[in-house]
Amino acid sequence: MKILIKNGTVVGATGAQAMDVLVDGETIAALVQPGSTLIGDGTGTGAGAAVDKVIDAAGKYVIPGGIDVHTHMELPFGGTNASDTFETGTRAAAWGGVTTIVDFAVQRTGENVHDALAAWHQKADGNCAIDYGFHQIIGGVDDESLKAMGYLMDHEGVTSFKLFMAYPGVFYSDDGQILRAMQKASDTGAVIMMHAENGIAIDVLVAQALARGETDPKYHSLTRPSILEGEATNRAIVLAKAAGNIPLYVVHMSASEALDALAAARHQGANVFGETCPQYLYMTLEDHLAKPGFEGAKYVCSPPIRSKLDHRHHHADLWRGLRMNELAIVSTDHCPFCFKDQKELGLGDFSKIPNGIGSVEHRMDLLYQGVVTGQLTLERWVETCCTTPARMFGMYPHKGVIAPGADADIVVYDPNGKTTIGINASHHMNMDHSAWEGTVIDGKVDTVLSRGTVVIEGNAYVGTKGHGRFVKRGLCQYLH
Ligand code: DUC
Ligand code: ZN
Ligand code: ZN
Repeated sequence: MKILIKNGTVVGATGAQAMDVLVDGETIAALVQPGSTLIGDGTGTGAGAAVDKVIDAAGKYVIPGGIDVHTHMELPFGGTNASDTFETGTRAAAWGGVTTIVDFAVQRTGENVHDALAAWHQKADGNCAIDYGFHQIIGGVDDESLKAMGYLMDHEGVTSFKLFMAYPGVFYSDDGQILRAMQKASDTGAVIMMHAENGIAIDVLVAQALARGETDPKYHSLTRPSILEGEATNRAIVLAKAAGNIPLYVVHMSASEALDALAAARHQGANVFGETCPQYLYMTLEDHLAKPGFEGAKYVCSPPIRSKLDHRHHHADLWRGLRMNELAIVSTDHCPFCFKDQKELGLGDFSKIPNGIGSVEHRMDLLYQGVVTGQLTLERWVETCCTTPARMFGMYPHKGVIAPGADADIVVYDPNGKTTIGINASHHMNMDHSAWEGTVIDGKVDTVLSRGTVVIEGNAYVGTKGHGRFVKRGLCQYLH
């Protein structure tokens, strides 16, 4: 099938230009000047006129499909499972202009890494609407899991490994374990992804708060102060240096103190990279987590939503960090739980609220709103949401770019459209609420192609379960 996307403005990480895009089968065949006779107009004239379908993108942006490198479909957490399956979650992602996710396979202490990865393949295989890859969580660093890291790098297309400085007794690694995993990464070129919060200190603060009868959702944030994210981020950076300047990717950064540590290390030439998520750019403790009653449970995630009264302005610092390439990527940490029966597990005890917010459907829109408000340029929007994720995690140049030979993962985005986020509006995630309820975006996903197949068109999902393929990933392209 040949598709011509014409009259649009192609936006990439380095610029925007009026171009027509010819898709042939699963890949992009050519970019040409608008109306070029090289392709023809798709109506029967011109050298390559025999296209099967024409998409008119007049007045719209044509961008690479969004890549969300941080999702948790069906994650077992806090005594329950994240409520999106790979089927529902990838369909919602497609609605939101995302054409690739990278989800986290989970290995816990005592479990076999290969079995853990196989279990994740089983969840995803045949169910996805869009392409997907896996990172591997190593929850138990030992001789066997370290050996498995090498095998996954060489044979499975899994080239990044997440460790946790938080969640003692669940996913936690101590400094010695972290150093050993980083030394393994130094041998293989793997990226170490770090959940950087000081979980040992946090557990003490949580126990003390509960003993004082402080049980509401807002205490989730108050017992995970931003300085403990800053401390852990700095410690992770030091350990990465001690292991030989290995590539360290700090996930879901929420705090100015953590950003300070990252920016300083980057300035010194360290291979450290940072990611933030929409909730840390928009939400506050006062306006969201501290809502009356148990409503705040919707916004419980870790790291937590920060206070707007802190002496540091976390939102402003994170937006600046994105502009200045201190932060490289915006992902979602999509980890959805329903309010009923799932978030409610923490009624009367905030520490039992399953951690997570569902956003996979809304990241492209929420960050486009940052373009509208002047926080990011159009190009930086594409870079942080599409191109850098592909380069950071070994998927470039197949993904993350509109160029001949790349996968035809393409979004036509309408800057004159409007998206109202809400459970009865644009909401396709398997959740009974939206943490983004009532948010209005000055822009709209119009058409989405996944490897040359139209999956969203005319306000409808027209894709199929099982179209999405597993992406075997290569090495990070930002090492020096
Ligand atoms: N943070 C969350 O909010 N949910 C799942 C895991 C995590 O680190
Ligand atoms: Zn995490
Ligand atoms: Zn996560």
